Amino acid sequence: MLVATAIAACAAPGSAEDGYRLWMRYPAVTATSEIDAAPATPVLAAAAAELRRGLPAGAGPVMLAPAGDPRLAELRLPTAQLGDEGYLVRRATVAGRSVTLVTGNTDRGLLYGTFALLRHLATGASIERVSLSSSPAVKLRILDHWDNLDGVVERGYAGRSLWDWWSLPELKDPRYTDYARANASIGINGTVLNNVNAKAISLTPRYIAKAAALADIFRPYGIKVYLSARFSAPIELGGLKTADPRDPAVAAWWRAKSDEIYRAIPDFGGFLVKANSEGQPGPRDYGASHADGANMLAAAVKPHGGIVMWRAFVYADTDPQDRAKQAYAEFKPLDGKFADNVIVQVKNGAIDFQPREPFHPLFGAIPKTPLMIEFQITKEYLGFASHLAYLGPLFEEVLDAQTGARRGETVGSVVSGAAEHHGISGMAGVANIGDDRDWSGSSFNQANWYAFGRLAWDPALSSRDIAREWVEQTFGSDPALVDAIIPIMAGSREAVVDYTGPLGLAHLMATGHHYGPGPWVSDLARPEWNPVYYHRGDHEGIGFDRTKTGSNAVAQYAPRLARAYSDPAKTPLTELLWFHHLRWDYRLSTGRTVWEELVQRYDRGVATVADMQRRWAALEPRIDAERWQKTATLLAVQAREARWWRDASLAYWMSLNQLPLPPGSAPPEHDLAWYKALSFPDAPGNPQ
Ligand code: BDP
Repeated sequence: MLVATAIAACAAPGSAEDGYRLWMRYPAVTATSEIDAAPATPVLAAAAAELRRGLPAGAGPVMLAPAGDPRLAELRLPTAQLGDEGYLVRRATVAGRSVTLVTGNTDRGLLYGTFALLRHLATGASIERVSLSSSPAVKLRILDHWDNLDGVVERGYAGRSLWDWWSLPELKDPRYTDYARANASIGINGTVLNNVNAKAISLTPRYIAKAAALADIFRPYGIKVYLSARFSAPIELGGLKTADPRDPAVAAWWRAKSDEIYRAIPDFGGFLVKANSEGQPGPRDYGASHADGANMLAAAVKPHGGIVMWRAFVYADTDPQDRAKQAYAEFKPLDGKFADNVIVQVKNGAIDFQPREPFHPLFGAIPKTPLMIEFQITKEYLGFASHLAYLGPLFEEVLDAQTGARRGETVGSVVSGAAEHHGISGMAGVANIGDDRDWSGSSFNQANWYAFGRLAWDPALSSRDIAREWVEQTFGSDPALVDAIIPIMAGSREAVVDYTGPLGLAHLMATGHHYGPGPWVSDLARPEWNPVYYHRGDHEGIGFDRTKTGSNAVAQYAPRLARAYSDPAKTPLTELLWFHHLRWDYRLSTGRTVWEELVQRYDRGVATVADMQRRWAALEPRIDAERWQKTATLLAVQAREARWWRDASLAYWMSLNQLPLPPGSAPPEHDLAWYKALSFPDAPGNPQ
């Protein structure tokens, strides 16, 4: 089917520079192009439509053809290794015509190839010598939406939920399609629609119909829908007396529920479960294990090809062990006990999405169990939507970390399944998406969504290269402009680490909303909810001793790493106080004492933000007014709040150690009482 399409001036929707178009800022004017699309499936139709939207003038004929198309036979293309989502894009002569060919073994491969071609062109590359080929290293590339059914997004800072549950399934906001397009453009192929702190009501027929409507919209973009499941739903919805996974009536209830879901959503992905964590029900309530719970649910979805993503984010106030050790202690003995359609979802670090944490010790430790990593794209602990913090380097740092368990094994290779050859692999990101016009609350937050998707496709990509291609697509491919923006992003995450928790300090934020500093907080019901539990600061020193003399959490790492982490001289400075309690006057490799180094880093964080502000200010003439102004305003907020974090933290540390500030370091603007008195009951994203 040859569709010769004359594409006239076609401004993309929402052509105001309000960020709606994300990184898909196709040329406003495209000229006549020829798109040769093979017999349509909904996925191929979506790919062809995208080409019509985005192919720039003069691109010449583009052919979308599956690898099995007889016209391609004589080209003998290396398509076998592309798997079922990979693509190949290159110039070719097909049936006597010179075309840009997009091919793959499935229509999803062609869809991803289409987006790769558009990315290639939008990043300033020429079509003449285009030669692209890639297939994803990770199978499940998933966004987790912590969206409540009433529209409030837990830890969401970009407005309300995109899903208008009330008006679904009838009203299908065109924005749902744009959401799917954006995700497909970066290879995301799954979405968990509702909060891990789940309500049973999301499994009722009414809500299943709503989820099915979204699944219908997302399907042509290769995206499957998943639901967070509340473990006690058989009691709440089914009227059973128990949710014990070993009870046959409970298993039967979940089987029937799964059958019902699959009748409405034949390609339903499966369940995500937060069990026995922060008050959520789970198998431990009945003395059963996490494996018992996960396997029972897995059996219910198995006949339909579904999976269960079972979270390892568990800790209990009844467990006196270091919180950082609890997930490992719970899951290590379960290695090899999970069904083959269960994947255990592990946060990148052992505590909770802090600006920096050492990688979670479960990576590399339970090789018989597929593990999917969970990152937080939304910036609960990194300044909400207001601070500019490019998370690519955080994701990359974790994925590149050597587990020490096997030669050359990295967290990324565990996640991709390459290390252990698991049939299932995955990466999940807690979404930073809401109904704000720019989706993520700021232009630069969009980069975190983008970087997550690109790294889920290929965990070996460099965060700097991803930043470059994102900037090129988002702000334009003029190299001078790109070179000016990248440094603003590159150091931004480290700046947040510096002004909130340098040298491996973590979990020092204010209560509940987690915005701003609260290192002094010590009065919360559960010990491990208090920042003082984590920093252990006093008159003499600071830091959490996780060596043999302390909690011995180091022993959960492979011996080589455990040895290094046991010695403050061999522990990276970035993780020093995570593993060690040291005297304030302990001298570091930098020649400074712990106290001097801490102050130096707080100051560095504040200075970096000032530098980011200066760099951005200089770009005013070269960026559209709307996006420039919003970023400039947010950077001013960030500069003020970086100072707030630094000042409040230093005022508190000085109240403990009674030490003077090193020469040249400015005193906090206010006294400690002033910082302690600040309160933000109205901060967004709080759990309800
Ligand atoms: C923490 C959040 C909380 C989440 C929890 C989780 O503060 O809102 O419910 O993680 O991941 O980071 O379950």
